[in-house]
Amino acid sequence: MIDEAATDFEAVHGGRPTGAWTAPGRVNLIGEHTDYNDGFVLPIALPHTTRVSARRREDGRLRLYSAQGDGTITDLPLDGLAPGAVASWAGYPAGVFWALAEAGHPVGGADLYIDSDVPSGAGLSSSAALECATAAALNDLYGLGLSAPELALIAQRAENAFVGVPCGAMDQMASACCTSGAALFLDTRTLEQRHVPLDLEAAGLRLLVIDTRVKHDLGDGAYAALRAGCERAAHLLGLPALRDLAPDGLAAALDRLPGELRPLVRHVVTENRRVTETVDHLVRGEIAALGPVLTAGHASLRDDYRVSCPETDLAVEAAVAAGALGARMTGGGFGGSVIALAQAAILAGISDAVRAAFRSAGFASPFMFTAVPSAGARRMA
Ligand code: GAF
Repeated sequence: MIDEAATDFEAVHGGRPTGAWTAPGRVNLIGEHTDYNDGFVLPIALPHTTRVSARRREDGRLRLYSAQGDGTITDLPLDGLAPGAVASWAGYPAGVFWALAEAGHPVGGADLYIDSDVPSGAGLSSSAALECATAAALNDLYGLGLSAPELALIAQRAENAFVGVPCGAMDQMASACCTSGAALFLDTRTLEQRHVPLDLEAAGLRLLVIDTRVKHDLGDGAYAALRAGCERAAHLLGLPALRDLAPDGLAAALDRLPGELRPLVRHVVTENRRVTETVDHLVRGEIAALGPVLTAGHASLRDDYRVSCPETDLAVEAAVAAGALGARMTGGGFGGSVIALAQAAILAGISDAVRAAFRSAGFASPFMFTAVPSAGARRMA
């Protein structure tokens, strides 16, 4: 695959790349819409990755080619990069260059050949994978010496300030810092990380990812409105962030808030609790006990946070009815993907049941695969 990538690079840019870097997509096990509230998240990296073959340029130009693009090179002068100036997929790698330069890192031009098998628009962090693979490549090409969390924060800055999506740090931290065989427990306030072993195979379990094919777009304003609602609630409660509201203070706090903010706050507080509960189960080796926690998380996202949609709700219902231990939407919502935890022996039956339910409802056929906790961004060659 590495030779193939070098050959593809050569066909587009001429000459050999200096190296090849890779970064994965992710699914979040639990901890949704908590990262911009200084809370907890628990993602795993997917085996699906974005690969970047790259070489420095000394003329201050950025030449980007995507195997999933329209067959043309996007050629950008680095000194002309500005927030909002680069549309489409090219905004993610261009944003990483911009964020590095803005932070004072001595980064120059580059040729990039990008290839990816992370489903896009599926809530599986294809944009974070592209950002983190680019950041890893530039880090090495320009000898910046940044750590994985530092690269993740550069990637998040690119997405927030250059692309214009006010996301939290989860997706970039997952893509940059996850390790194979473990979930990443991340405190998004302190950025303290803990790699919690998760051996689904040994437990006879599988994690089914169901991409509903309802495209989600975090840039359309709904995500920003939710974030603003949470920040307003924290302000009204006199707290730095909703993370600072303890579960035993929830009922009293809700009484002090306007009705429209109460469900948001309830979700964030209970969701943080579900993350720590999940970590406790994993540490005790009780993987099957995650099931009801996942399903409760989905109910909270559906009824309180209101970011599910008929397709994600149906995927959860059908999977659980067919015997899954638990299921929930994963990622930002408004479409995207669902995860279902199930005994390996009944996985095929669950997939069939979800497909049949979608067919009866007149929904497009979902795309399904099983996920194992995989490695974060790294140099491949
Ligand atoms: C998206 C965002 F990019 C993340 O930062 C996070 O807020 C997530 O939605 C919801 O948990 O993936």
